Amino acid sequence: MRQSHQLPLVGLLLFSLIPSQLCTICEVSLENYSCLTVLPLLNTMINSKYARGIQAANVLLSLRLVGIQDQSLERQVIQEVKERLDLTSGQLALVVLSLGACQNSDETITYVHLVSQLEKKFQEEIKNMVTHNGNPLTNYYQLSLDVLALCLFNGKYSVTEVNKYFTPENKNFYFGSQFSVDTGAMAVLALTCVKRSIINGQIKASEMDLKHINNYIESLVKKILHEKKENGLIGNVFSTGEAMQALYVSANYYNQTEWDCQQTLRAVLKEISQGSFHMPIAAAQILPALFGKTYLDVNNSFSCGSGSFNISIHKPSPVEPSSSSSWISVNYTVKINKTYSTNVTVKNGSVFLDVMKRAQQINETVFRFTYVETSWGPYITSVQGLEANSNDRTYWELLSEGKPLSQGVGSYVVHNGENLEVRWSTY
Ligand code: CBY
Repeated sequence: MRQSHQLPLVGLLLFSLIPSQLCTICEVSLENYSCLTVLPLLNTMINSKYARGIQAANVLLSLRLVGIQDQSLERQVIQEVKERLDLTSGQLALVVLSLGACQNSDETITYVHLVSQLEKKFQEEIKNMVTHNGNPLTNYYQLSLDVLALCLFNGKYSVTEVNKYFTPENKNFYFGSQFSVDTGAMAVLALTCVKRSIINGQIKASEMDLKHINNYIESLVKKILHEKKENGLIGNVFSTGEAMQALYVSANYYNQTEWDCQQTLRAVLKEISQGSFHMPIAAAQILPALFGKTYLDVNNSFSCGSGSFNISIHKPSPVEPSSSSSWISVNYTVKINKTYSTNVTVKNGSVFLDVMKRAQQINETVFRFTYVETSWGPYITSVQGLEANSNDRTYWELLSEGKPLSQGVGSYVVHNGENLEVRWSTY
């Protein structure tokens, strides 16, 4: 059990850290209030009880990038990688990134072994693409994480393969016709690492390879900037942090006038104050950018001390569903070719998943469903027995009033009179 309530220490840490780091990014001084805005993020992340499972790797990586050490989280990641034999390539890549550079842990895990395991998993992704019409086992966000981790930690990968598969027009950068900013951003980080390795002679490649990689980065950066919204967010609130990282490392691929970093930062800080990053994974993915850090800094900015600076903050109070226990009613539809609808009554403050559970009670045959837990909460895998499959790029899409949601079933809070839908879709 973790001891807590060391707030004075945290205060000390933040005030020594934030004014010098957070407040000078984007080369501007931010008002002090914005420094304090970051506190809830750390709170969410540091309390490991809320960062269960493999997502701890993402949290650990992010904390390390901003110079915070948490040994119990480190132990948790080590434990996780030892116990779980079913890690996806991207999950393993995150483990490598988060444990890498600091091999000061007292535990015995052979780091080299992790990297060679990742090499294998990356090859399995490629193999699946060859046999399944260009579709990887997971997705290009994870393939980018793989390349990034292999590149940073001297794993084996082929530049020719990277060149072949990471063309910006590849369908895997898109969900339907929508460019995935998260995916593009992670690919820019990976390709930038590869580019640097070629330039400094760490990996051999032809002039042509380098030229291609430069072109890919340029084109992906354009696509990312194209997704910039009026308020400064890039893609949506959850992709903005990684988009910022991509734009930090690729500053010579776009014009200064094309991105107002301060505006994006202000939009993010506003979202933080509104509680948008209450999930540990969401907090972890935005934090580095706020400190001007990127995943490419993994090697050179990690603090690898003895861990004397072990911090923890008080437990966040769980988010209670809205105070009154009144009831609301929503419309729920399952759409395959036919549509199946029902009216469902749930408590005020309920999430999408509650609606699905209630509907399932009403009519098991039509509304039965399954889900798996992911770092972002529950992910719907099947409805009426019809299963999502990445080999066919099929999934169950969530919509409200006909528009896709930007939150999962576990976090989207439903409203009275709302029309909710799960739709059998391809991406
Ligand atoms: N992470 C991953 O492998 C996921 C990569 C990711 C690009 C991810 C977003 C970005 C991130 N930062 O992690 C991603 N989603 C992918 C690849 C996918 C596809 C997953 C299938 C596959 N082959 O890997 C797919 C099917 C296109 C997809 N996401 C679906 C959905 C919907 C889930 C519905 C369901 N069945 O439960 C949903 C809800 C969109 C919808 N309207 O249907 C969805 N994703 C959302 C909203 C999100 C965001 C989550 C935000 C939140 N607060 O919950 C997301 C951050 C994320 C997770 N997806 Co996808 C994107 C965003 O909005 N910025 C690596 C691994 C190691 O952890």
